[in-house]
Amino acid sequence: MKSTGSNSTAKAFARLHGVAPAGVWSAPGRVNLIGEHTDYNDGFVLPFAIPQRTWVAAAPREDGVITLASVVDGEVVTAPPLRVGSLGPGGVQGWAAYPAGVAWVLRQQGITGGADLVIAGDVPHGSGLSSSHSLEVATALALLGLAGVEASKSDVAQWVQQAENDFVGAPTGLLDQTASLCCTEAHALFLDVRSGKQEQVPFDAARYGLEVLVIDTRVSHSLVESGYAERRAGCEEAARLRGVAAVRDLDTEAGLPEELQPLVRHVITENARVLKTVELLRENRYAEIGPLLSASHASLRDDYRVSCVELDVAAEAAEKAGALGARMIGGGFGGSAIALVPAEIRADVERAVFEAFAVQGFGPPRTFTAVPAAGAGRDV
Ligand code: GAF
Repeated sequence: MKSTGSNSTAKAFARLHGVAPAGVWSAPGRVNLIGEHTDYNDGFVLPFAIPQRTWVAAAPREDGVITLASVVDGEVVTAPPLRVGSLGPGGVQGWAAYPAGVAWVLRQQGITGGADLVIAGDVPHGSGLSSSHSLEVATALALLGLAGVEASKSDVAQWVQQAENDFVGAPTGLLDQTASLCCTEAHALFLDVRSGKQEQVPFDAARYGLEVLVIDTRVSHSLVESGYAERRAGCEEAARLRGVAAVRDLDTEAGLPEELQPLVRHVITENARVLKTVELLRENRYAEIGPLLSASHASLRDDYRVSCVELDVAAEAAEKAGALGARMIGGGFGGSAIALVPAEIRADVERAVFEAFAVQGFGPPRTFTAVPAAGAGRDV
């Protein structure tokens, strides 16, 4: 699948290295319709891929070194060359840590070849739209492709998780990379993280006069520094105390230490909301998912406590202006919210959100309508 993004990344590669790349691979960001902080609890998620992607143009090198260059606003930014064999967790900082982590994990799988990688993309960074996972997935596919190794999507997802958890230091689950790898155009991906079972659920909001409006608060979030690890540890502790494999196995928070109860309540209710949403989508009852989105937000705000004032203002303003439901998405502590909006009042909802931000003294958010796009793959 050729695109402007893959062509311009290939051109940037040719300018920098004087030859054409051996190939260009790309991977999308995602919106998670519902099912937040359920993935590492063995639960259910329902993401779809967005059209914004990360492209990696790549060619093999003989010397085992990996070079990284990133095209940002037309300017090329390079990172110090990586000798992957001598790298360790935490050894690379900033954006280069993501491709470095992937190369480090793949080396443990026997993929040791060097490569020149040129990266470009349009997934907004730090916006809860999975820019880092799209970079990791595209890098993994590029390095595997150069090595001529065919791997299953579930293996690639696990390797990317290992890169995030063990190299970058973010204890994330499987949601984002699985979405990036497995989502398909015009569908949301219903994933049971425990079993790995997937269902492509047709998702065409426009057909029912609706839009999924993404509201990027522009409050940048970091899964390394935020309270993400603490929430995850709380859930693991609850499962341990109750003698089950994961919070997925619990049907009540009763009896747990007081501070763990809201965490468990969120996961139990959120899993139920995912199942209900899938049921409604299968029956084309799109408008009825609105209240589930809003309930998800309330649960993430009040029980899981991963929202922030900008996300709350975005969700509230959208609802007041007529959105059928709205919620924060992703890890939280910043990033984006989504609102399910009747197409004819989209502009009103957008205006209301911008006004609410201005009244609060926040900088303007960034908004766009998200339509389910294709998953990761080789472009050229
Ligand atoms: C982040 C993580 F990377 C995911 O694994 C998931 O836990 C999500 O936060 C919350 O649902 O995006």
